Amino acid sequence: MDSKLVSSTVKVDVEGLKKAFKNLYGVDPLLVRSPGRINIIGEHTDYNEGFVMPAAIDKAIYIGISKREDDQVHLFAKDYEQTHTVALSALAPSEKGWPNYILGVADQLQKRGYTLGGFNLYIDGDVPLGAGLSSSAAVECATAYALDQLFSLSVAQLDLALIAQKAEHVFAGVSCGIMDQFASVFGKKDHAILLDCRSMEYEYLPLDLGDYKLLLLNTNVKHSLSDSAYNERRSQCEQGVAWVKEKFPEVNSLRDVTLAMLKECVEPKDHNVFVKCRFVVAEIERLGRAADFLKQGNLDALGKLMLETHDGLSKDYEVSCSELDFLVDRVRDLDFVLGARMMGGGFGGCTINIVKTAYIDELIKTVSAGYLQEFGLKLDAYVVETASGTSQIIEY
Ligand code: GAF
Repeated sequence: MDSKLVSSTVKVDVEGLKKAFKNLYGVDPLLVRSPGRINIIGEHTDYNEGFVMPAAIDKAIYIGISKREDDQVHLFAKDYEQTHTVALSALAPSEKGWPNYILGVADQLQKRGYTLGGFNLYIDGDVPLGAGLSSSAAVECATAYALDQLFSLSVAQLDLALIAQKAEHVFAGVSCGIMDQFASVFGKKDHAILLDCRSMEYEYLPLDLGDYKLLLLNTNVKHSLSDSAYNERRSQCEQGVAWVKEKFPEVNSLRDVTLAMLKECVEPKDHNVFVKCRFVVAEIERLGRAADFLKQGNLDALGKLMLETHDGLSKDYEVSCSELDFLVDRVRDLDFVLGARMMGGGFGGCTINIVKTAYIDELIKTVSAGYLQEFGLKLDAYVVETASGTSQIIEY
């Protein structure tokens, strides 16, 4: 890991964070940055032992942390202007929500036998919340790494991501896969990560977009069913695997499943489960082709696959929403847009678009006007660059 980052991607006022920390807690903090993520392609495949292709971005969570003499945990979140205090021996999910991504990590570390002491923590950042850019994973990974550094725990890099993921399961109640936390920890500037979520082997793929850039269009909606629907999709996939396994015992996940197996074992039992599993099997296969296209520099073909992914997520997997579909439909036939799709868990958040640089301003203007007219909502747009993963900040 690029663990002592002298970062050119630090965007938040770190000097301000340091001062605020000192005002609040009376000492200087150790500073950690952990990025949000995008995903080029491979959606809802991580918890099915498939592949994903995320990248860390230049929007990140920043944490200041210091030791305390007692066993108390004192937290402050800049975005919410809220504090939270709890004893290390009594960590439990809080109704406030935001502390859970921090406390869940401390809890997981303790459960794995790491010894922590009381700590002060201040959190700030510029990953838009609820935008599907994994601000929660960034908080978890920043916390895991900050505690690792503060208490000299020597946690392996992959374990940081796994601990962060488990924190999300237990303290936030979302049975997420490993993609977001892995991308936050392992991100590399100018690269996407091709991750095999079964073996956890990965490869950095150069992300050379030439005249194009990655543009995120934020719907500014997060429909409330997103967490429950996410967990439901995961169960539907597991149900599909269980039915296939009755006939093919060697199968352990949708990664091992073919369309023919689904037709034989799942379709007769439950058409809806069949359609959900069919999407995942197709998406895992599509990602293989997408990775080849990216390696060949064939962005045109990659972009077309992104549109296919969107249609599958929308029509078959049913995790899109009218706002996301609108944004993709508005750009899908433009010749300066290579690809577009909803990104992440779904039901809101951002679309990811590969857009010719010269046309980005015009596109934002037109689509924003249409979006406002259709939904009465403001559209936010971010041109994102890739960035390195979780790291300590020593200069900024
Ligand atoms: C969310 C989850 F956290 C990821 O693990 C992944 O499943 C994604 O949705 C869908 O691809 O971001």
